[in-house]
Amino acid sequence: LAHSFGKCAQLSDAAGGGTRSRDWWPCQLRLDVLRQFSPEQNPLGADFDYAAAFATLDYNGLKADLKALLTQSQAWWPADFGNYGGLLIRMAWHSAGTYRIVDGRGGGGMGQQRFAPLNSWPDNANLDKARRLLWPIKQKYGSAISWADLMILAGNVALETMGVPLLGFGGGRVDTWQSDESVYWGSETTFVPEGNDIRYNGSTDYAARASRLQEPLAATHMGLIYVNPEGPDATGDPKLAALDIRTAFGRMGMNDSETVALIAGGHAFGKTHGASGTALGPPPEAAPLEAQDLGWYNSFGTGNADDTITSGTEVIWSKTPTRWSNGFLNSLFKNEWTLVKSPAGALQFEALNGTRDYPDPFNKTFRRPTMLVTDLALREDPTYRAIAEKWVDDFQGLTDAFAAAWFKLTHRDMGPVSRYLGPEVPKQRFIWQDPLPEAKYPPISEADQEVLKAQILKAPGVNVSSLVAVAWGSASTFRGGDKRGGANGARIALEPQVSWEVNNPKQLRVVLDALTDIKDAFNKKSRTTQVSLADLIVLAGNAAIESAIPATTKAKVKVPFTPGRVDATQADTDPASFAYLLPQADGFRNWRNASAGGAWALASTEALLVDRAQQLTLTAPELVALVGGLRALGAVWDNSARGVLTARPGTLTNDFFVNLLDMETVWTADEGSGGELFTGRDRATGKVRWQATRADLVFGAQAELRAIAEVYAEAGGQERLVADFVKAWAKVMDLDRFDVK
Ligand code: HEB
Repeated sequence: LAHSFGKCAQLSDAAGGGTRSRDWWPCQLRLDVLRQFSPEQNPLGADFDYAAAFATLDYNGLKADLKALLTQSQAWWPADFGNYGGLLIRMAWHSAGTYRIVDGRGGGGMGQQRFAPLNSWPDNANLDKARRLLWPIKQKYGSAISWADLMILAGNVALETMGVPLLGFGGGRVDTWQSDESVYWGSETTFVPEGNDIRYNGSTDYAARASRLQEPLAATHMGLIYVNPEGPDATGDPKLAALDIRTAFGRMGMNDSETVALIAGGHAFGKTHGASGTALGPPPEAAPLEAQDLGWYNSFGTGNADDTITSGTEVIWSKTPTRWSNGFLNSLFKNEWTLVKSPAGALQFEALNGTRDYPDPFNKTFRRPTMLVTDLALREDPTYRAIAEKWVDDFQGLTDAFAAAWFKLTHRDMGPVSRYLGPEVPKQRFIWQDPLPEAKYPPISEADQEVLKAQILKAPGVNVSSLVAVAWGSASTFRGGDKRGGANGARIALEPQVSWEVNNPKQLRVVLDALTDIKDAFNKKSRTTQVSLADLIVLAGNAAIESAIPATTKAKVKVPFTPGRVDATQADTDPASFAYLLPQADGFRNWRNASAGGAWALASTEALLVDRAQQLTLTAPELVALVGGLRALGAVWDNSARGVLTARPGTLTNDFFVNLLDMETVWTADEGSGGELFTGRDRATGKVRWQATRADLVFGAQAELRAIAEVYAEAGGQERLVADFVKAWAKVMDLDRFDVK
């Protein structure tokens, strides 16, 4: 029996083969995304500290080796123009470019290009070669440099060596060891050139559909980083391509001028590859074992060098493809363009009367100027044109804009600047980094914390539920994807968060006013230290929880607190960018965004709850403990009784689980609620006992969640819930404290 790697054996297979639960029940709610990247999976050890390893790195030696690599052409993959720069820049850009601001997922922060599906996306064709070229260097420096950092740094060194003055480099991207299954890449089952029907809802009205790309997606096709280089569905239309580019780059958090700078700057280098229409072999994930994780075997000619096939387009943008210049924009505006086909049959533009002075990468002959359909978008779209034309005669302007946009592209998924490592971190701060002021005072002492907690609990108009809800609202904007959000900065007191429905703005105001009074009084009195609103918000939640633990609980509990948060200003808070931190649902507070669009509108409430838990980097037991505790504390967004399955709300009990699992209650869906709301009645009398949502009942319905819920409902469950809730709560409050970790 011959086994072809990556293909299924005919009969059942060992190691998880055969027909699985997922095959039987494709729509079952899965908790897999809460079990990713567990420390036990890390070959470097559960307590590997990348920052410490990076501190031992010979950074300059590494950069020198990367620079030397650029011009050390290898026989197994000869370098175009004798320089791997273009290839490495494309690798870095495709690594960072999967980032979407909408949900903060994707991006270059985890070294995901090494794993499926990204390693086998058509758009990443032959980037397996780029990573393999880096292997000797990775091998030499070991765990002191992550693959994630190395891929970005290689792009930087290529750009610098070829003449772009960059802003710098921040290390700190920690490798993962498996595919990140939390990223929604779309629902299609085919790759580009098909694979975009669902994200556009079947529409082929290219002008209308561009901006309606299903959220949170940023790419126009399954298997592309951004847009089809031949224009929407290979229509060859640059104007329509511009609309796709605007949506795709916008979803990456880039404005029009950053977009033009990135494309005009990136395509100053290298070339595209479409030597022939010969079909390529399977991508790495489906390639035969002996190919050793390399894919896209090319049977045309030598299979590489001048015979390389990657995208199928065959374009050389600049007369100096290994040197930073304005060659791209000059060519774009100074030539007349005709739509032609590459040798592989892909649509592209050629200047038919242009001079043959664009160098062939290998044979010392020269070609006419060529461009991608998407490149022409920078000339045919009026807004892009105004920006691009200005830079034709302002090379310095393009250089500055490209350097800034490249830094943003490659760092915007890294979160706070306190995560950046290494000697090349720029001093300058950018608004997209969600900047925080320096702490000017030592963190408040434990004695002060106790004084403040006592004052908070006596403050007018607040109660356990509101204090807990506000602290949760402040910390729970964190997203593990791009490490944005969290309690530090107290941005819950600023726009747009202060107005979000999920934060119950009226109640939030009362709590913020009370806490601000306490803060002002404390700071007026104290000379040695000052308390921030951000710290007080978390401390208030902690105080409320400590006060809500019933006296009968056989454990003395203090909620851990890490002081030292600072308060951001509105000027340092871009409301448009922070709007993306609004969760599409917060099942923890039993809220669902009625106006959510895209894939979220289609997702079940319970799937959105698991999704949120994943962004908060929670495990399944942490998710269960937090929801049960928050419901018992009455910290639901609207202060309703829905989901609060307890007769004594505001007390940290295990009542939610005891009552949910009580067989004397019978649940039915409320008519007209679309299966979202439920009523629980006494089995014998029919009397209404409880109201609930899907984000409540899922803890009794989904077998694995139910198994955990039982633990909190059984003997010893009260003590266990208090201990586990407090631990998980403290974890959420500190998710963004990279400044102390
Ligand atoms: Fe790029 C290349 C597309 C953007 C950089 N690009 C390339 C290609 C294509 C493309 C198709 C070819 C591939 C082959 O090889 O075949 N892009 C594209 C598109 C876009 C872009 C569609 C959107 C519009 N790029 C971009 C950016 C950047 C870049 C943004 C940066 C910044 N690319 C690049 C480079 C290259 C490319 C560097 C070259 C590579 C070599 O040389 O190899």
